[in-house]
Amino acid sequence: MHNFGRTRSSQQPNHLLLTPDTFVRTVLPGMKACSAIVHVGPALGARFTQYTAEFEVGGELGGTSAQRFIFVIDGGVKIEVEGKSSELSARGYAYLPQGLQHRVSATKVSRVAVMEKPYQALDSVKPPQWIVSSEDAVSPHPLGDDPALQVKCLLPDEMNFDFAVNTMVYQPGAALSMVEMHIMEHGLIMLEGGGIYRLGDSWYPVTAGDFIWMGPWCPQWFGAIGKVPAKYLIYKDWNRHPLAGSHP
Ligand code: UGY
Ligand code: MN
Repeated sequence: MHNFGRTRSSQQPNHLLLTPDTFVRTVLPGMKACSAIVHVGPALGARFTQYTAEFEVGGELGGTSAQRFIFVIDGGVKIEVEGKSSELSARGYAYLPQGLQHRVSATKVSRVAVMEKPYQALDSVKPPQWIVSSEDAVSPHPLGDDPALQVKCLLPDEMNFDFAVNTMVYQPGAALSMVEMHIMEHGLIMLEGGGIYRLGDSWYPVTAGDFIWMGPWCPQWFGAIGKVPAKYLIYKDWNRHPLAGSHP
């Protein structure tokens, strides 16, 4: 089926919307029985990469030279680190520091959101340890004073982490209270529901399955529309000086 070349996907200088009809699969080095939909990376100006890994049973991720964060969208995976094995089911997640040997293999047909970022070390601060947990184990807090917009921070609020990954749940009709413009970039996967995302000077209808990248200072606002809550998983760089990495 073609749609006369139409799609909701849009690539702009400071943002990107990718809808599933435009996803292209590839295999990254070391992947076995697994493919990647690469959503964003340095080729577009991002300082991290995000992809969705689609696993067959027994499929495996390849290695990375960077830190890695994984979130199970559906299915189940096993993580082996330092001789220990942990099982993650839907909404399970893991943080794997740069340089840590690990193996991620699927116990079920699975879709997993993967973010990777070169670590920006801080003098006299120890890099983080690995983490395996589940979103179900994290307590939510309202954004600002709006109980209709709940945030869960999946990584500890500590200076040694140079990025954050959160989930945000909007009750139908809830919205960000302001248009945000900030130095941090975002990688976002819509997990449930939908609404309208303002990105730059455009307003886009978005729904579960869509991916969004927002570059630094991209004007952004979201309002949830529909009869079910809207939920997304959102990455941002965090905790580093604006000049870090920009001079020798
Ligand atoms: O954490 C954030 O910057 C978040 N409030 N941004 C967003 O949802 N677009
Ligand atoms: Mn933001």
